[in-house]
Amino acid sequence: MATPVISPDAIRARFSAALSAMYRAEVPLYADLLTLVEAVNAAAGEATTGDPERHGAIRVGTAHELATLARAFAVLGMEPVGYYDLAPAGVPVHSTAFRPVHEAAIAAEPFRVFCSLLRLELIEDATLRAEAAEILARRQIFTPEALALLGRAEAQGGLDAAEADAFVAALLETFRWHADATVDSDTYRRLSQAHRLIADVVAFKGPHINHLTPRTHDIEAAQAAMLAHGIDAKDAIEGPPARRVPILLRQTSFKALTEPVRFTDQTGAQTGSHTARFGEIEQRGAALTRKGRALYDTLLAQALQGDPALPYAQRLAQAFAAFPDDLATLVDQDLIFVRHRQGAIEPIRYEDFLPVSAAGIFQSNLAGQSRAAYAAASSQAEFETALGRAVLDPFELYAAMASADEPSLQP
Ligand code: OOG
Ligand code: NI
Repeated sequence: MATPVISPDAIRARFSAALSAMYRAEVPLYADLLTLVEAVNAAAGEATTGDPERHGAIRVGTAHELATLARAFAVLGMEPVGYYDLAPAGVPVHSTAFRPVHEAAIAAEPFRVFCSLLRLELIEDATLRAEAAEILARRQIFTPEALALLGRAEAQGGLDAAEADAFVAALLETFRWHADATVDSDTYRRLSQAHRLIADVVAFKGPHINHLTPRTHDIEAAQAAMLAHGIDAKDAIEGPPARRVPILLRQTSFKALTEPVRFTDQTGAQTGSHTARFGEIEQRGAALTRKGRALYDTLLAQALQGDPALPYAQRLAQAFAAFPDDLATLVDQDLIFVRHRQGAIEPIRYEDFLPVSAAGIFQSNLAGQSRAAYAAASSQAEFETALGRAVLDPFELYAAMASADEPSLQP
């Protein structure tokens, strides 16, 4: 190649900015949310304008869609990390997070995408299951340009500046909203009855981005600001309670909007509706070791199963009283990952997601229609077969960051 390649980090930054611009235009309430979070962050003395760290989420329907996305995200320097099984929470998908994995790449642009694959085998009605598979087999979620540039990136080992811009623009089409459904209203109704998320994945031309997520260091203030602005926010913040030393990930969102769509049997001014798209806010804290994570899971289960007469926030605070909340003890007890920098200890930020929290975020799409756990076994092996590769183990990535040599840069 004659012209120099653009770094995957730079392509990811361009893609993240383009996706944000598209989503702000598509979902004005998301633009309002960004403004509100910027104000909350500014009040806390930090400027995020121009640098709002984000994640997004999409849901795909077939192994081929997932594998092709994995190839596309690789061009953006993002690899699949972790396996999330949502079936126990009554959501018929399993998921991974595509994200940068090296410290410098994360520092350059931490944008991540939570990506779910529909588990068609969880559609109980065999006729509907076959119909859904057939509908999905007919669609192509990538443009010819995106596929051609993906092939070129793989053959050349990267893209030059003009190719990178063209690839970002072409890939963006996969994430765009399509108000025209690919099915008639009766098929949509039957898919929705099986599960609203099945209809969301199957009935449209592509896996529209369903939310983006700016970050804050004060999620309590951000949640209060949403409510003060009359935004229909989730009742509770997902994840651990507020702490002196933040751990893992706390999240809240506004509930998904009901938007007009058109089914194939509708003509003229007739429209139907679909509920899928929302906005979220995240606050990240320290990555936990396996030992720390086991403690987190135990305490969270205690809070969830605690006395239902008590408010959830109170149960959560009570359960987490058993989780040390000062840096020295967290390090002594080997509960968090830290890096040593210039003689000081600094927690390593958690870059991943949490299955119980993710299930809570999915609920924002379901308008109160939650269902019981699917009995299906977790199937990471099947997910990896669909993906075309193994997912990376997040604990190993954090351990590698913790043991990396201290950079020898002088201050
Ligand atoms: C993904 C929900 C999970 C998160 O932040 O935990 C998620 C979805 O609704 O598709 O994004
Ligand atoms: Ni999210």
